[in-house]
Amino acid sequence: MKTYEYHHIVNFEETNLVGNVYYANYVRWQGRCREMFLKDNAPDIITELAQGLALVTVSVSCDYLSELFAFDQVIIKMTLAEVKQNRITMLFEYWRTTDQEEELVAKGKQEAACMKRQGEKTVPIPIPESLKKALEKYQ
Ligand code: SSV
Repeated sequence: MKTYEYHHIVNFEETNLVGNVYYANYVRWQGRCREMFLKDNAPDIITELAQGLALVTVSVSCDYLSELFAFDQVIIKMTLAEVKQNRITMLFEYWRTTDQEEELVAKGKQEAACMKRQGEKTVPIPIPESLKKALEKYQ
C-alpha cells in the first residue's frame, strides 16, 4: 500500500501554555496533508476548487497517543482506506521522528465527498477523472 507523506516541524504557534501541541492542530495537518497530495498528484483539482468543485469533509477524527512539542519533527503518513461512489476515506498516522527512531503519536481518519456548487445548492458528482487517476496509484 503506497503512502503519501507530509513532513512537518512543530512551531510555537501550534503549542499551548503547557508546551504541547493544541489538539485541533492535528486536524489542520490532515488538511495540509490532503491539499499537498492534490498539489503533487492532481493540481488541476485545485483550480477546479475555485470553479465550483467542492470536496466536502464529511467526517474527521483523531486518536492521540503521545504529546508533541515545539520543534518535534512529525511525518504524517496518509493512506487511502476506501473509495465508494463519490466518497474518499483517508487514514493518517502521525510519527514523531528523530535520526534514531520513529514513534507513532496519533492516528486519524477522514472522509471527503465530491460535490459541485450549483447556485444555492451543493450536489453530489462522480470523483473527477484526474483525482481518480491519482487515487489509483495509492490503491
Ligand atoms: C479546500 C478543500 O476543500 C480541499 C479538500 C481537499 C481534499 C483532498 C482529498 C484528497 C484525497 C487524497 C487521498 C489520498 C490517499 C493516499
